[in-house]
Amino acid sequence: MGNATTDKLVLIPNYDALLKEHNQLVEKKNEPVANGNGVYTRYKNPVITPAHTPLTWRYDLNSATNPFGMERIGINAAFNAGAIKWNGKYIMCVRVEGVDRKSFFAIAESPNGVDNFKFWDKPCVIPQLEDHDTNVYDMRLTLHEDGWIYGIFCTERKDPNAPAGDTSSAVANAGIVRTKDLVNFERLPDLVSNTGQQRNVVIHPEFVNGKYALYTRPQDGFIDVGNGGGIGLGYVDNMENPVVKDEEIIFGKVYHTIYELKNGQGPAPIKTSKGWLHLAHGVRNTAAGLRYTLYMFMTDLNDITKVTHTPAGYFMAPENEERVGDVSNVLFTNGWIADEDGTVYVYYASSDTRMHVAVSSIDKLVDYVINTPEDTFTSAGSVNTIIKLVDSNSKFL
Ligand code: M1P
Repeated sequence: MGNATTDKLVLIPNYDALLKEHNQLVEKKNEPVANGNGVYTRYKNPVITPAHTPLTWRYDLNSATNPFGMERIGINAAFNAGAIKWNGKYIMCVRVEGVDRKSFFAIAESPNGVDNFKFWDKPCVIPQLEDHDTNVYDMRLTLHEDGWIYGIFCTERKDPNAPAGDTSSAVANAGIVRTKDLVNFERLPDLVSNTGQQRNVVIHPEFVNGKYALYTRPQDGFIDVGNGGGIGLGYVDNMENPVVKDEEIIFGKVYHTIYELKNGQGPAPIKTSKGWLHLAHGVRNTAAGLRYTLYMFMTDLNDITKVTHTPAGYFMAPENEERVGDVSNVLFTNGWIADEDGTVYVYYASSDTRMHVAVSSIDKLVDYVINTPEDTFTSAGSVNTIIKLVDSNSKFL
């Protein structure tokens, strides 16, 4: 027998209003934005924002313990999502960041890939290793031909060698989980590589000569890639003992390009008849700080170390409200879905704050990657490229 107060469960007074507002946001129909560049079509509304997270994560719904109906646990951002089509649903594994600065993963699913993304009831529980993660983020989901769904993410821990008083130096490495249901995650050991810290590590969906192939991004420090960097590729015999061997840079940073400072593989590449389509991010310096844009390239079907096509410049860059957020002037991607009919859903985050979608197709992206002129690395070269196009076009006008 309890007393009268605990027996009578009463919802917070503002619950109906909160739920109505939440449902309106989550169920809002999304629409394509007209007049794109023909390569892809952006959609108008962000597909995931902090306000998409369930009310049950944020509010104590009991009026006895929350008489003012206040939010108890704030969510700061929802971004950098891995993506996969699974059981007919468009799934994102979202990096959700609380107001406490900690990121965690949560699955959201949509019936159509462009709106109605609803979070599952609870965030993902990622088993801990002996050396606990301080922060985890940016999971890439890959359905591997071995039958597992792999999730490779960045695990960040305080730098044990940081001098006393240095409370920001950290060490980044690749954490690895695998799952069959996106609910129960088996934690595998963190990646072992000989090239310093790691972020932006992604597993290739097929075996290569019987081995797992991993895209890496070695870096000297937590923020700076240092003298090395670039998108690497290495091989692992057994994911239960993930020691990466023969790591080589397949796409390095290049002076005076959109990836002059650093770059990183986005999601796992998509296999096409012409080669593997890659989506990546590149970072350049500006007077206003770092600028992150997305770019594409293609690798050879039979030799994934060989880059066959590199369109010049960026594929997507921040536009309008995408430019502003916690870390402004950033587009970042770690998820895309190629549908059975060839439609490609590119999920990208803007300014480390919210998620968006742009839609294209395999045919269009292959055409973009193969037929966009490559970088000449000089202004005179760029002019020459334009003049060639003008001359060729003059035959039609
Ligand atoms: O803040 C922009 C991005 O910075 C990092 O990416 P990179 O390792 O390439 O610099 C990551 O922390 C990423 O999460 C973040 O979006």
